[in-house]
Amino acid sequence: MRKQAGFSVREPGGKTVSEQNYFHVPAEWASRAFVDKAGYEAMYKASVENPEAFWAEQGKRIDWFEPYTKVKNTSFIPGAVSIKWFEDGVTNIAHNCVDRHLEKRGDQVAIIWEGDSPTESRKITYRELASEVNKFANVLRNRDVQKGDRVTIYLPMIPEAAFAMLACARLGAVHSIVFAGFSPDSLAGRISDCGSKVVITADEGLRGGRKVPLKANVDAAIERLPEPVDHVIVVRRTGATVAMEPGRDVWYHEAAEMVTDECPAEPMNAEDPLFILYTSGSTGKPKGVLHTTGGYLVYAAMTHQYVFDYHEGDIYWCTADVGWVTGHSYIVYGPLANGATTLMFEGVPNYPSNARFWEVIDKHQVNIFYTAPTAIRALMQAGEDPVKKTSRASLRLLGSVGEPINPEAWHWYHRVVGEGRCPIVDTWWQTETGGILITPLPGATALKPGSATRPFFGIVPQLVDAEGRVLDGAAEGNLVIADSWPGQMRTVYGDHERFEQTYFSTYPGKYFTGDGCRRDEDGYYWITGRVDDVINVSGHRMGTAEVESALVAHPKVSEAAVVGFPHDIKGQGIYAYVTLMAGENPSEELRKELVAWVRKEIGPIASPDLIQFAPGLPKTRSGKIMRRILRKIAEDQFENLGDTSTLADPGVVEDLVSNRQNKR
Ligand code: 6R9
Repeated sequence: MRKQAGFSVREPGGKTVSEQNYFHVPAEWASRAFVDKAGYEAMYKASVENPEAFWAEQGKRIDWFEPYTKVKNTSFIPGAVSIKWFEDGVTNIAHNCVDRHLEKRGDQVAIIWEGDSPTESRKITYRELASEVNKFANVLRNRDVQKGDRVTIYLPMIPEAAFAMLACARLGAVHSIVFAGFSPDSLAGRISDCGSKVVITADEGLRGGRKVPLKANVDAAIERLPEPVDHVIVVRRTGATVAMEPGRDVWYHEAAEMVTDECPAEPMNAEDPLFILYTSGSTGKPKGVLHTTGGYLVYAAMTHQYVFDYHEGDIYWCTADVGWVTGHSYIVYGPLANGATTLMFEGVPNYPSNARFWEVIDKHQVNIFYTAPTAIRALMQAGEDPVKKTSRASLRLLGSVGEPINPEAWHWYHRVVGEGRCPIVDTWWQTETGGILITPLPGATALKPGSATRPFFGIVPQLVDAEGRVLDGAAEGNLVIADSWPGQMRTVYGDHERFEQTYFSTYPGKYFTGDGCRRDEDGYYWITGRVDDVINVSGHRMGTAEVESALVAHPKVSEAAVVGFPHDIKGQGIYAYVTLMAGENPSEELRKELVAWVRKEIGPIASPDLIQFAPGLPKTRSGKIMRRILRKIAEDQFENLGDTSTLADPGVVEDLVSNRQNKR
């Protein structure tokens, strides 16, 4: 793939786009890929003109114990939002991700595990995976885990995380994975919200050579619960000595010795829940996003095949953590449903050195590599040498997810990592969408750096203005999706009203994504970022309200307002304005104390980058904080503060501007 003559880098906000800005599909890709340009156009048209027929056919990509006769039964109408796909079909996800591959590919590697240290790795065949999943399922079954029960998983990136997920799926239990970087408080909130009676964890996690006290965190979380959990299953990872509560806690390796590796797969209705995953919204505590069985798997498998153009024998690596949705859909469920070899990485991009990603690619001969812009930007700062000293000859395709990729990072990824020969699939999607919605297909779509390009099959994106009017042609507005797709979340766990309120009330009859977006004259979509009070820090979603409530929980803080600001590596950083209680004085020490406090309350990913002590916050006369102004100040856009006439006390703003914190 070559850069076209006359090419110029343009930011996503740029207006004119011409043919010269494309990276055209290389000829060998157009011929080898599952879908070429003409194929995309035809299949897309069919998918939106007759979704019933399209998905009836696609549903067959997984095995069903009882075939479905109904395909789509969905309504986005407020008050009656209901989403059902393949609703009378019966299947099991572990059967589809494991058992059905045994005959043809029992000895093929299913999971390549690469440890935190480059000296540790492990390969697990589909046959071994079957045995491990069944054993794990029996350990759970012996602890009375049954269909419909919720199980919280708080594990590092070790193979047991995948075994545990699939074991739950095998029994019909609903897993709720909590990212192992979350604090005991955050973990406790997530255990109690879904009423898990069983928690799966490890003695310690290991990341970048540092140990994370996972079991101790679980103990601390359980202390905060109104009702204790029945069982804690502890996987041995580092061999550390940890406290074990008799009767409640059990070592996984000991429990696994007592069980066989045979366990029947529970017949599951297509609409039975598969997992809950908590994610941040603009208000309140994190929501339990609920995904179900049939539609989710069909969609995860299909997108994995087409977006990554996954062919038999390819080695595929997604660097996400299973604590996020990307790990669910594109490390575990999508790839394994397709009988792929999926790489699972325990470590971090810069340990032991900045060459780690590229060394792992060479070590395991990775063909498809899927990571996040924040990692690319961080590695870009380390220069080209760590990349260039590796071969990366096995690489064929690169992917990006989690936040908008700035054209500078895109070009570096393309030119340096991919040696100019690998297309980049910039995939836009969300925890709520279950799988990728807007993306290039490598054999079909000419690329524009910074654009997620075109909708996947069955996806009907629209741009709307503030009044909900649908905008045609080249336009900028809020991104909504007009009709359902099989991977869509079904509800907020335990709170269907919140589901309707959050996603279907702003633009009645449409799914509101919370993202702003521009469509250019070629029909390409450019995601511009969140339009709500959600910030995206290193690709992780953070509700500003969550950080604010952690701050105000500190005894010396009276009020806090949190906004995002542009950050070179993280994409967005966390900027906190803090008003102290009367009699408290700002100090560097207190600043550090508050950062540590938020880390403890939520987890390191929520640490404020900058804290500004403010005697007052800009408020309207009705007492509403004017975040627009706070955002502008954090972005250094002082001239641009907009209308301040509704402020109760305009003097507050001058003080805020003159005390703006600088990047450290
Ligand atoms: C998969 C995932 C979702 C939010 C989403 C958007 C941002 C994700 C993106 C992207 C631009 C992309 N986002 N992918 N923005 N281009 N390719 O990340 O899910 O953690 O729920 O975050 O991330 O703002 O709304 P999740």
